[in-house]
Amino acid sequence: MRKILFNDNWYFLKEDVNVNCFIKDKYELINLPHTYNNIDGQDGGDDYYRGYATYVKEFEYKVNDDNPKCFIEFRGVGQSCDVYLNGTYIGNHQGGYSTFRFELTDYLKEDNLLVVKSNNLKNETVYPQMADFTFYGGIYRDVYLIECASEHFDLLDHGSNGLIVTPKVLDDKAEIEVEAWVSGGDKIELNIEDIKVEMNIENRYGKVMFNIDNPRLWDGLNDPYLYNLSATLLKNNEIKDKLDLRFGIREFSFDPNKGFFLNGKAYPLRGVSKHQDRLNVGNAVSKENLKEDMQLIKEVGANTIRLAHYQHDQYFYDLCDEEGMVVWAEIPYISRHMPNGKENTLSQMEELIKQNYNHPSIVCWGLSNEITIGGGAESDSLLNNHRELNDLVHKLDKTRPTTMAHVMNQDPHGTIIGIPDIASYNHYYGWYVGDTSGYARFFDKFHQEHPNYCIGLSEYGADANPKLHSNKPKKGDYTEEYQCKYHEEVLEFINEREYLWATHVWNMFDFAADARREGDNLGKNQKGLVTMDRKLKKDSFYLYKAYWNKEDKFVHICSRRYINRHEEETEIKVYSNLDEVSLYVDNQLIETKKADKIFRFVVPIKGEHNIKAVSGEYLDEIVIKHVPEKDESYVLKETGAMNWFNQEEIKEDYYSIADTIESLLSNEETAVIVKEIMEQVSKSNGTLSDSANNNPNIIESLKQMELATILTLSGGGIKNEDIKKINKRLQNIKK
Ligand code: GCB
Repeated sequence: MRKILFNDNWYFLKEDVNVNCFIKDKYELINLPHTYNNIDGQDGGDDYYRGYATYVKEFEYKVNDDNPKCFIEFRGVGQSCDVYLNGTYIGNHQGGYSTFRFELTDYLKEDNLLVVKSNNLKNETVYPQMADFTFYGGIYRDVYLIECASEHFDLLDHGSNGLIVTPKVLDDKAEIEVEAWVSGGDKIELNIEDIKVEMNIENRYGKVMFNIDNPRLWDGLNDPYLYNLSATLLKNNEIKDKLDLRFGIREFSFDPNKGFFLNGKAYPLRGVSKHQDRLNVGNAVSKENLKEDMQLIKEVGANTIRLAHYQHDQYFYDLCDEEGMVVWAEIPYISRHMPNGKENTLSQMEELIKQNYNHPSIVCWGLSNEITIGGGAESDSLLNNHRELNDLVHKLDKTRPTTMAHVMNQDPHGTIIGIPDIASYNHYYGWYVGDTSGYARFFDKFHQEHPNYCIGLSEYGADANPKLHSNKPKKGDYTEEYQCKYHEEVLEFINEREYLWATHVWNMFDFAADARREGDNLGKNQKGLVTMDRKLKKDSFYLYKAYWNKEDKFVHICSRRYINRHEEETEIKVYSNLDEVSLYVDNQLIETKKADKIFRFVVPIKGEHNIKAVSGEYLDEIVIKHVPEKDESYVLKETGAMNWFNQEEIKEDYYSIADTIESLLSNEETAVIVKEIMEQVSKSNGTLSDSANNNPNIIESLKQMELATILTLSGGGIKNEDIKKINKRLQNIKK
């Protein structure tokens, strides 16, 4: 089999065209990977182009006698696509994140015209349609041309490569089962290190079992050892095809009280989630970009990654195998159940599993994310969809459990909770709802009420724009300081709960969500520990590094971008994974402190000061300045309700937008106002609007949220003047 990278010299036009009419002058010459939403999908307004685009490639082809069959492989096209060769329709693919292939053999000529129409249109049968991220369009991952013999490892089963390896650890040996699906041939020879095994083929299928004695285990970050397997397909002893792949031997389990175990030892999964996009690049990222992402995740010291909210590039799962990251993999069945989308959830799941089965890093398959956000947890259609997905996963993979990420207001005793093998919740106490004490209350209760059920925290986080600062950080102020405070508190909760089978920070990197309008940054979710261009590590990055990275010693002074300070005394906070830190102001030792990860010093400030934190050979320094007035450039502008109410005077004994929906609904007068607003929200175009449109229960299901948060998430659909008016009305009603 010969794989030829097919990325260069494509013609691109952001239009739908007649496939028989290629007017080259209208097109732009580009190389893949490519997306047409790298700019408009990240600049706010929820107005990025969702439509057709056409990609055309001219190429010459000569039949190769040894490899007369020809296929095309796409590693990801957003979100749906149709493929034509020389005017003939070849096929269609629904779903923007997985590999798919078509056979081209019968339609090839010497000079060829390949036309790929991608579209990211609204479509009630393809996920995702409603979610907090941009649905980029385009051929945004690699394309390959594959030439092979008539007898080859199967290429047309959901993008799989026709061979799966299932290792099982048994005392001092591992039992390895290999299964192969081929288009022809009678025998496969397998070579794994110095082991040689033969497999017979019958009806295009073969299966063999053998042992590896004293196997070297794939042991997470400790030793991510991978075995190389080379498989040769023969017919009458003549070589027809060859496939190389890697696999890992490991054993893992989940315990409701003690969390995750890898190779028999407790291995608490503590890590981050990630999306695949970048600033100005969208999702058309390079391998170098992905490598850099992995380096940053390693530096922060995570041992697990939730690859949200869809299937990621094969290359990234490969990196996870190599680096020893434990992975949660999932499909984009998210936010809103679509009764006509079931087939698509099943096909995306089948692709996810068949394409990724051999990655030792993956330990669970996620069925859905916050799918009951607009209610509907007990609807037959939603429950049946989940049951079918769950059964499909169990049929395709007997070694990994299913899980799902529940939305915060999902009833812990609802029917859906019992469907996946292990449970997980997304919770934003201290950001969207209440304060961080909510974590202990919710999870300890869940754990107590479900003593035999594993529970994890699949998302938690708070937005921070690194331009914004405060010496008195508050929820909703988008400062780097509040993000730190939030994560310090949540980490305390997590570190005391070994029963949590995994925890994933939302998110490792800021990412695009074109509907967002908050935190003085349009079109972005800023919950990342690192900015979207990967250039700036926010202070909270170093908090996690202090807790998780035991090797790379460092000291980091927080609030280094908070230079102009108006307070007389200021807190200097240092994050470090060393035991002792000394603080110097203008080269004079102020104090040496022992602490656990977080070192706090109080320093009087007058003019400009050089601040140094030192521990042995490790040092960090910043400059701060005393200013007479508060520097307003550090304070959030008026770009959303959550921001706004923090700055306003609110009469506490009267209702306001700072109250929860639940409390506003409990008063007759304010309930009328809330219902009016929710109707408006449902007509606007923000994060919540789709679910509000499609489910009147949204008011009920979001009752723990403050009204201000909901107005913020309406994505600008409700104007600031109106928010002020609403608040004024509420402030006339006494509690
Ligand atoms: C969630 C979603 C995620 C959002 C996140 C947020 O619960 O699963 O897709 O980005 O909240 O930041 O609001």
